[in-house]
Amino acid sequence: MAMIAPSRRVRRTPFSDGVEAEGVKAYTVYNHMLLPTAFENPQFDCRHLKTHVQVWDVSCERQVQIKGPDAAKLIQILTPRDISKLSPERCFYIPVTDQYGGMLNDPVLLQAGPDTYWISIADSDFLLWVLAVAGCNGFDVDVSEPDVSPLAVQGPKSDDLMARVFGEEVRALRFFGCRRFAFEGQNFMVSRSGYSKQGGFEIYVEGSEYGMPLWRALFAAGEDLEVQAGGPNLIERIESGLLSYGNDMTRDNSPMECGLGKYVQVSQLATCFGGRALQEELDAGIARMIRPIAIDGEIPACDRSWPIYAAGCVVGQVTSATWSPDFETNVAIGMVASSHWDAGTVVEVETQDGLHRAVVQASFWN
Ligand code: THG
Repeated sequence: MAMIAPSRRVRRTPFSDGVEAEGVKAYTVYNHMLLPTAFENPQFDCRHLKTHVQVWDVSCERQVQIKGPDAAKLIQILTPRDISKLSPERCFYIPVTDQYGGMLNDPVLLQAGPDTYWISIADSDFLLWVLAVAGCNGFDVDVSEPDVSPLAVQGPKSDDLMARVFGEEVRALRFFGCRRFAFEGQNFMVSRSGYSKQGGFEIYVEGSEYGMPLWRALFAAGEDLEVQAGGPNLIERIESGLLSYGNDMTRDNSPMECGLGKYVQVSQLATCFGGRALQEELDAGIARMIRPIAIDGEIPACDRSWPIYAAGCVVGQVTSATWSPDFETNVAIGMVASSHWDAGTVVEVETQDGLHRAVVQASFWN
């Protein structure tokens, strides 16, 4: 593939200088911003992530800040998940649906201060939706994209590296717990979260000028832990079943279809966007759902959806796929019709290079 043409429209991040110094090999664009995806190659990066600790420039997880007396009320109509237990100590993974129940985003929600919330978004122009909903309802809120850039520390040695930079108390954070921790006189929100299942943290760096100092501090403290730069890894995230908005789900899918039914609370359906449609779908039965799929043979890059066939009929589509060295199969994520979603069902997947035998799996590989 050719290079990405540099321009102001494809935004750099506070860590881009560090990313380039570490020899980034591939970028994607996410929320109109550079997202590094490879440093050596996906297989090497995956093994390193599972063994040591990596620092990821995930600035592209932009924050949509909602601030004001009506902020909580606004957020609760955006999602079918009950967020009444949200607190400054706990973040929430929330599906966000349009008025038809279609997925608009699958962000992480945090409370950053009194009447101040951050929606840490996946790849869709989410601020526009929030702005419109706030405007049309006359809510008393300010909607903005603050100068906040998440930096992720991921991998089995994350606790050790983080403790050296932020102090031992960081180890006490529980999964999806969050708290502010001091760095060079600043108090950054830190959560135990991130887009891998290897364990780790995300630091919400407030103020671009602190980006490179923190980047350098983490690399200096982690030398003997073999810290390296990394990024969301295709192999690891498919093995782990982490969904990618725009790939594995779009506005065409409901949260239930995405396997996010546990974040759809019936108590919210009378008031949230898409609640009626979601209720109707629950009543009728869910017609298709995300499934792990193992694909035989040698497959090309999954840069388009691949139809899934059974007895000559389309019964779904594969939306992410790659070779897994650890599981010695092609691991994939697909949307499969209820008639064919049982574990062990044999299907055919049509890539741009031809047909492959594939088997629906009981669970993801991690
Ligand atoms: N962290 C933060 N912001 C983000 C992401 C992130 N924004 C973009 C993107 N990732 C949003 N999508 C996801 C997808 C999965 C998860 C988080 C954000 C995730 N899921 C866990 C799982 O599926 O096991 C846990 C979910 C839960 O049980 O609460 O972590 O990664 N800041």
